Amino acid sequence: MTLPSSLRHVLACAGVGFALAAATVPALAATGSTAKPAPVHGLIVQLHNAPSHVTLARERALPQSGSALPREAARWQRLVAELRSDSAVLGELPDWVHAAPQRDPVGASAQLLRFVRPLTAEQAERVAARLAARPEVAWVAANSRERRQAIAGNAPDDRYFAGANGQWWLHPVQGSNANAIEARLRGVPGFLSAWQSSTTGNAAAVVAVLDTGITCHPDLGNLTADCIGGAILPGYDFVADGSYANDGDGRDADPRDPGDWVSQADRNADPARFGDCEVESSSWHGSVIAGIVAAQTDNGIGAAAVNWNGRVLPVRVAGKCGADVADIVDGMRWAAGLTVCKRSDRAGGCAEFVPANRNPARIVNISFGGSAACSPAYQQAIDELRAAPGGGALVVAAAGNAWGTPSRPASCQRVIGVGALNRDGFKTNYSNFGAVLAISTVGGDDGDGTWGAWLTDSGVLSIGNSAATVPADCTLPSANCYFYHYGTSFSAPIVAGTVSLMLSVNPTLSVSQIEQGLARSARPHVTSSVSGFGICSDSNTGRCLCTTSTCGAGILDATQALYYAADPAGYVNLRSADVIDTLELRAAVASGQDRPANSTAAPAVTGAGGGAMGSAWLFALSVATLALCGQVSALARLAQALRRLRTRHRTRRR
Ligand SMILES: [Ca+2]
Ligand SMILES: [Ca+2]
Ligand SMILES: [Ca+2]
Repeated sequence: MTLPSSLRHVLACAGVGFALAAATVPALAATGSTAKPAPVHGLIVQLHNAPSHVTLARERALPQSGSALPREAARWQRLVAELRSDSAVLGELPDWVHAAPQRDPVGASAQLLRFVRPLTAEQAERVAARLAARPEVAWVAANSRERRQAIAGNAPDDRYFAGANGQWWLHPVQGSNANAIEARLRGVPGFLSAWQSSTTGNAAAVVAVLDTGITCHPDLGNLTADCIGGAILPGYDFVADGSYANDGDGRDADPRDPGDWVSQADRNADPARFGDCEVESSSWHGSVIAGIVAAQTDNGIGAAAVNWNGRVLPVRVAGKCGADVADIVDGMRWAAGLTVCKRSDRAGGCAEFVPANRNPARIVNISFGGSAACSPAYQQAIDELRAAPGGGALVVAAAGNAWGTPSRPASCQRVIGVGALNRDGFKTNYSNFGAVLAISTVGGDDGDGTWGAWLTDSGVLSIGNSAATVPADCTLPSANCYFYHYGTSFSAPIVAGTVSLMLSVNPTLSVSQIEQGLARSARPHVTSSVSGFGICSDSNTGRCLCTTSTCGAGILDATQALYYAADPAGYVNLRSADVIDTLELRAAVASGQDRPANSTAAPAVTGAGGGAMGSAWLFALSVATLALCGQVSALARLAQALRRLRTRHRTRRR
């Protein structure tokens, strides 16, 4: 089967192995992973010259001559009729695929075709190829489910900023090769210095967190009936599919996280939807991310955060077993202040729009992703966000944890894709890497892989929730609501939070200035004189030395980023690269090349897995718990510095 090059391009952009025509070897069967390809919940179809949903709704409300409505209805009727009578589709697919699909608006002017049941990746690929071959179709993208970019493995703790096993990721850049690993922080962003030299942030620079929703937490200041208040703005719940939503309905104005646990009973009851999902406890992933960006800081309890006064817009896009691309795309658009459909009229029209977002965000964090190529559904939304009113919004996305090619949407164009570094500044064993990434910062070293024993650390300490299913009440003494976290999921919000600090310094920064600022202010990637410690490459995917072609422009530097924000035109970065040569590194390198954990089960990341990640992406870890209470550390000095800073602040305000 030969496809014209333009169509091949469209298919290559459409995810789920659509890059391969039916005659070639299916990508899905060629992966080394044993994970079953995830089902696809319909296809997102964009027609050429399609009017926006807003325009069509207006015309529906006020009928007039020259309306686009009849033309659009006829185009879709014809397209669906042709699909249902298509002999290739009829011949190869089960009967239920031929039932008329439900049509829902998605994005600005695309439609989500939902079939009676989820399609297998192969079925989706075949139907998409038939649709994409129609002249009126601009592109087709799979509505697959995207997964968290976290590595599970939380060790409980209840303590603050200071201490070698506290929030070291917020501590100043410091240490030399002569220091013990606990005192070496050459890979961290240096927030304490940024706060002291510039700003602790303000509330105007809203960060949208597209995730599992939000919980009430004393350290978010949102102990209210609806978990709104303090650091948390009124958000929205975009999870349209009630069977994944776990809150009993589709889209609604309550983005509280009801828990995203998946039980064996879920799998047994609905194998088509849950068959490829891991049985797991609730992740509270959205609350963790919100805590990294804007946990209330300097409030005497719990954890500190990047932006002391930051506000998070909770945009719930994920339920059980991940997030649909259609919900992510609509969540992104709403977050930036664009109009999104709430409820379909089941014939492709919008029966009701989501109320306008009163607090549009210029920073949109997404720590979910899939291994398929960036689809036009993502790219179009990303580009719309950049052009949104109010200066445009930037998407910050986690690179993913499969030690391979960055997952989407980090792999899309004009996104800030973020990789995860070790505290010394080199790539963690799990982080994805590639030329498409914009920047890297710490994500915690989980101790996996060949070198884990020498280089592990305590992870990114933030808020969380101890409950396995529905959220525990964090005001109860028995509830544990602080945890260590590992993964690129937690690197992305460190960057998103830094952008909110940049916008606190200078709210007029354009999206290109923010991008350039992050790149130009980044610290050069570390190098090493230890023989055998190689740069990251296709044959060296574990812990490795980053370059600008594998982990972005450099190591996130918060202090320098804020200097840039204050004076983009005059900014000059004079930093040179640190040269890493430590006892631990020498011992690790002597043991041979670092191999990622479960490397034999590593998913082939090009096109495999239908956009969702196999079990290897979310492998569980057990991490030693280190009680911080009563520990005396040199870093306790930092707590004092913080207190001094607070005093200065108050003085200045008075
Ligand atoms: Ca709901
Ligand atoms: Ca809800
Ligand atoms: Ca706090």
